[in-house]
Amino acid sequence: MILENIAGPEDLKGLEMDQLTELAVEIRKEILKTVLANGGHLASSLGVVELTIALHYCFDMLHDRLIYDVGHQCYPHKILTGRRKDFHTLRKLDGLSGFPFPPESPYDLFHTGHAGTSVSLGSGVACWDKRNENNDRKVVVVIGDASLGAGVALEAINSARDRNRNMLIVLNDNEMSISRTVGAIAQYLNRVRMAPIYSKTKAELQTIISKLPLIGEKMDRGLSEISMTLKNMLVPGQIFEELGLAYYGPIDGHNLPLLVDTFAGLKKKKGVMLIHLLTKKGKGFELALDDPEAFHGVSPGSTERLTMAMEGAVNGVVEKKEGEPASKKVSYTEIFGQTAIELAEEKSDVVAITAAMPDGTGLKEFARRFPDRFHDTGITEQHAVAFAGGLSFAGAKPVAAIYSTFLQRCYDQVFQEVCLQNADVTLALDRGGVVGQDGPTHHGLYDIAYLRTLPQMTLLSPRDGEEFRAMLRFAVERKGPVAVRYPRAKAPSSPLPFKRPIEYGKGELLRDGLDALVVAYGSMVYPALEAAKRLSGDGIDVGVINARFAKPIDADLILDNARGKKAVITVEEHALAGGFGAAVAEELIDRGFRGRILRIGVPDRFVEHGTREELLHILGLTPEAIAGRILECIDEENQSSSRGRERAAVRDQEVL
Ligand SMILES: Cc1ncc(C[n+]2csc(CCOP(=O)(O)OP(=O)(O)O)c2C)c(N)n1
Repeated sequence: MILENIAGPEDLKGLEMDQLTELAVEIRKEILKTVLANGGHLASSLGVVELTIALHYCFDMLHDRLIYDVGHQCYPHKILTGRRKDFHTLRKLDGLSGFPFPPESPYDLFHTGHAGTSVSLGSGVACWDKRNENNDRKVVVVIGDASLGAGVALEAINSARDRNRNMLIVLNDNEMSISRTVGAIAQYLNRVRMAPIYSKTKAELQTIISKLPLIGEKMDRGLSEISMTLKNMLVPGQIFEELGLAYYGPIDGHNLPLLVDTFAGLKKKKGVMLIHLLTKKGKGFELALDDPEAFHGVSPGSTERLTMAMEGAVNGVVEKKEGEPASKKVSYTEIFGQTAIELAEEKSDVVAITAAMPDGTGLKEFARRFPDRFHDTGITEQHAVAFAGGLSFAGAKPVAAIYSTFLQRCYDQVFQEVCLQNADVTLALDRGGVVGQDGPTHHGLYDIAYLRTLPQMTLLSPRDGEEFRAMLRFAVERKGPVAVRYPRAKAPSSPLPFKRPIEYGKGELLRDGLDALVVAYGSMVYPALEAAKRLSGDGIDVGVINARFAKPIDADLILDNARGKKAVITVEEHALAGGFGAAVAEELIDRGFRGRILRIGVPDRFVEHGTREELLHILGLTPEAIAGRILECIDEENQSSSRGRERAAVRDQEVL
């Protein structure tokens, strides 16, 4: 096995081309074995094997710099940069991250997971390298065709032009985002693709080169041939050239000899350039090639399902997203998709929007049923939200389904185009809370904090599927912006009946208790109830409120039920800083509350990757841990009130 002898990219340098080709096969096997077992981003990584080998072969990425956009396609890079032995731990708790992660390796420059930022990062690095006269360093940025359409990537390209900046943008064009790439840039790239592909073998390339007059280096001439041919024949509009980038390609991104020759040539050139590679997402694995969308991300345990599928025992491999055995439980994402359809059937003004996540947000069936009222805007969250503002102005009821973590980048559109206009926009915030194995870039732990400061905004989160349905209906029917956050989880299977219907700003008392009052939000309501049940076994009587709203806070309900209790305890699957507990505390303090408040939630640090259950356990967000914290709090209060009584008795003695 060639891979066994590759401790780092320097070991590639002495390999012959046929060995590099064999290495590509071995890397794919390694990726398949691990990712089908552990879960992860499969098809994208399979598609970049050759380009990754060629980049590490041609450059010294400890001197030069390599930046992957998003970073989900970095598995071949991890394998080649000394992490093969640990690769079996991919995405597991304490194992390798599924994204570039600097603490793991000097070859990973940035910890990323959100799309479109690589060109900006690369430009920044190249800009300072130039100033520090490190201009022999090449900053290499690998970006997919879908991420190239993200606003931030286009902003970066708009200002990348600088002859002295030394940056190579590798456009990995596989015609796919997670689903098919959408938008005008994708269409433009398609037109380029339609032109005869420059996929000459090295021999053919050399024939062309040998026919050219002798000017400068051979390879430079080869590259300028590619460039000229395309400029003159193939590239309508020369978009990239017009924007100031030297454009090369398109070339076959799986042709290793061609890639090696091309990168070797480009290495010698200065300035900002773009090489356009045509690749196949899922390359080397028939099932993924046939259905790259299904194999973009696979769930843990897919090896067994694959075997079963091949034996005809189950239909498909990746139909169960979170690696759970078949169960009657339905995910919040599925409930969202079903409810959106129900609402659209009833109300002709309901429109659904996704930013490149039709499958992830559960909107695929909606898209099929209501093609005129469905919009996939591509990886353009800011545009998606501002677009929703426009739709609302014109009379529609847009529902924008965006993961909590990705909504972070459109704070300003939520502020100006939605809240300031009091637009009737529903934000369906999927993955609110810890998401599991994607880790820190994908946990949705800050949305309450960043949304609750905005006037006109209403924030809700459901305790279960029934409540979620009712909240979505409430959101669509309400005048003004509403954000409903829900976790990446199955909804609890046997929901409690509502104690009261959903009403603006009103919570729901689920359980009375004499000793303390717990106020829980969304996904933490059932764990809090379960904690209260455990404590009642120890003779401790805890009341539980389902807050339903993080904005506005139902302070009346909380204060009415807090009277005479030792503490008010808030529980949330969100950062404590600025979160639900902070909102409750602010409200209670403003209303003159003098009692003890304990906030249980996520501390002020980034949360690692692992399964959702493991992470909730680590964060102390399980019924057992919540019960423990409540008990501690009551004990502390008991001790401090008995100390208070002792001090009062001493004072009384002194007075006497
Ligand atoms: C801001 C943001 N929105 C959405 C996503 C989810 N996402 C992850 S990968 C991906 C598709 C990326 O497609 P492309 O850039 O073409 O790379 P490929 O996977 O095809 O290599 C999307 C939409 C994300 N990571 N970041």
